[in-house]
Amino acid sequence: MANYYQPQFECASHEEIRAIQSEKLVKQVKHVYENVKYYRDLMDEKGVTPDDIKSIDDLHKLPFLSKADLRDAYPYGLLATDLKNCVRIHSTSGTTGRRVVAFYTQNDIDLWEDCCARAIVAAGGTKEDVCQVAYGYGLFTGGSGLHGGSHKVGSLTLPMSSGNTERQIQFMRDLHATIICCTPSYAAYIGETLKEMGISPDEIDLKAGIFGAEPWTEAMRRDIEKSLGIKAYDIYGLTETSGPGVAFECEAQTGMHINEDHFFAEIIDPETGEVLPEGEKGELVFTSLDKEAFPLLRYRTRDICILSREKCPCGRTLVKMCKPMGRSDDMLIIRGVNVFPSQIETVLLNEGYSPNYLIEVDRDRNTDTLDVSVELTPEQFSDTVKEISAKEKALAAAIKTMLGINPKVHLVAPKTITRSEGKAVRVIDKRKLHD
Ligand code: DLL
Repeated sequence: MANYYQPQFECASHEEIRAIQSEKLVKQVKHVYENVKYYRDLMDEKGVTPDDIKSIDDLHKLPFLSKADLRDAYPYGLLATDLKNCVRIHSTSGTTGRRVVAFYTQNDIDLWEDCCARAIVAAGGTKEDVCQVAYGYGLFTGGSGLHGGSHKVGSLTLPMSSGNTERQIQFMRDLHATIICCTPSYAAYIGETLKEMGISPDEIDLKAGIFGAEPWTEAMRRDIEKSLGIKAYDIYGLTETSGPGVAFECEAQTGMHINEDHFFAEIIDPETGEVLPEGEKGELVFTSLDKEAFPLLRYRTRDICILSREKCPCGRTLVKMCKPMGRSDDMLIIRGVNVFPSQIETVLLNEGYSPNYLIEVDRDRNTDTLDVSVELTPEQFSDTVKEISAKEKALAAAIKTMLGINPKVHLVAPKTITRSEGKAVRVIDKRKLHD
């Protein structure tokens, strides 16, 4: 029997949700128009006023907001309330270009933590549980978000942050953690470390994991579930919309329910901006319906996704999003072919390799090259040189079947590829360095 944190919203009828969304949107557009010059200018340019927005059906009249707008408006340009009403900031890692700084009022934090609490309850969490939060704390939203959610549920919260894996395992065992929250790549690393320490999944009390912040495949889910002896749930979110908890998985594990009483989702054609009908693949766009400090209207996430309103056996009526199929800006174009790193990961795991790999793209005399280094497990490593070279050829052929292009595969010794405690870096595109 499914448990819900806020059944009045999670299981509301579509009409009830639409009514909530319409009421919130009308208020939100006024709030933003009156308080954010940047947004007022965008709306004026498009010839839209708050009076044109009478219900959620009018959303399409509003302009989009992109990451470039956020950079332009850095740091205060999109702040919609007095700074004195704000109690916290979070920020993106800012590996490319300027960081995004998101502001929160206390009410924003409360609603965000409710969203994370919904995710924890959907993963089976109750006040009886011990929830180990191994996402990074600090500017990153993962640690604080799940931490706040765990408090709301009333679980005993272990604020571990990421890293120090042996200590994670010690606390996990000594304090009988039942739920772990971290990135999927860190979960895989914890599973690997447990194995090395000779601890079997039966010797720990974990029953569920809540993993997100980076793409991960179904093959990786099976791997983690086996190595930790748990059920692994996906969670999605981004700093710009508050953090984790925009969408979360239930026990059906067939996509993530979007907390659409707070975040309205659209799918658009990334080229034309046209809104696509349900079931079509495109770029995910979010409108935060009730955030006070940093409300984004029609924010283009660049995540590629499909929405579905198929009935879910868990009883929740919230629309579902599939696992993001890579970001539009993650996609590599190699010899003219569109390649998502997740496609390569699927092949590796299906062929029995570890999720420790590195994709390197370069250009050699005007031709793109693709090198995939994959770590062998200690058992695989004992193979002879001849066997390893045969395996490299077989794996290269399997990747070619998936992508249509020929990679160079390097099977490398165990522990030679850097492990990730947060978001894994799995692609190095050296072409950008030369250009
Ligand atoms: O990653 C927030 C988060 C923390 C989500 C903890 C889940 C758990 P950012 O650092 O701003 O925020 O990165 C957001 O990460 O646009 C997606 O491309 C990607 N992403 C987040 N969750 C998932 C997921 C946090 N479950 C960006 N699957 C997003 C795939 C994800 N990609």
